[in-house]
Amino acid sequence: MRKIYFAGSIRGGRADADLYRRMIEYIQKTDVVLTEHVGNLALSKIEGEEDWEAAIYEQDTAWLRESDLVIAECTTPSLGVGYELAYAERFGKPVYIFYDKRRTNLSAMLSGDKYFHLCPYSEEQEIYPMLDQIL
Ligand code: 6IA
Repeated sequence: MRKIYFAGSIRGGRADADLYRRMIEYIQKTDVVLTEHVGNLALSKIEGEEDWEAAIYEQDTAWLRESDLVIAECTTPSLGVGYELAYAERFGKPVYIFYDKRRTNLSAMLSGDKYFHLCPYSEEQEIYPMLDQIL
């Protein structure tokens, strides 16, 4: 089974956390998702200890290097997700960027980078056939 790094906003805002969870559950039918917590709404409330954030950075960048491909949901803008996408490109990981074209004007730093595969949608139901194509 392939290892998928799923990226979605956390401190950028959790409005789409349930959508992330549904996408993660769909991907888990065929592949391993390294970042299951991204779809967990409870995560928004957990607070950690001082060095906790360094541990998060180390773990997430290690998972990115270990992953076979990266799937990001970018409708809610997130600095962390933007960082992860550039990091994934640097390590040559295929990157698929999903976004609701009715709700977001994707950053030109993503839409202008030919390395990324863009997956715009206007209804959630369109996401799953696109995931079938990728996986
Ligand atoms: O800037 P953001 O927080 O929106 O960045 C979100 C991205 O960074 C996600 O794709 C995650 O992979 C990663 N990330 C950010 N925060 C965490 C985290 N705990 N645990 C794991 N990965 C993270 C932070 C929890 C805190 C809000 C209570």
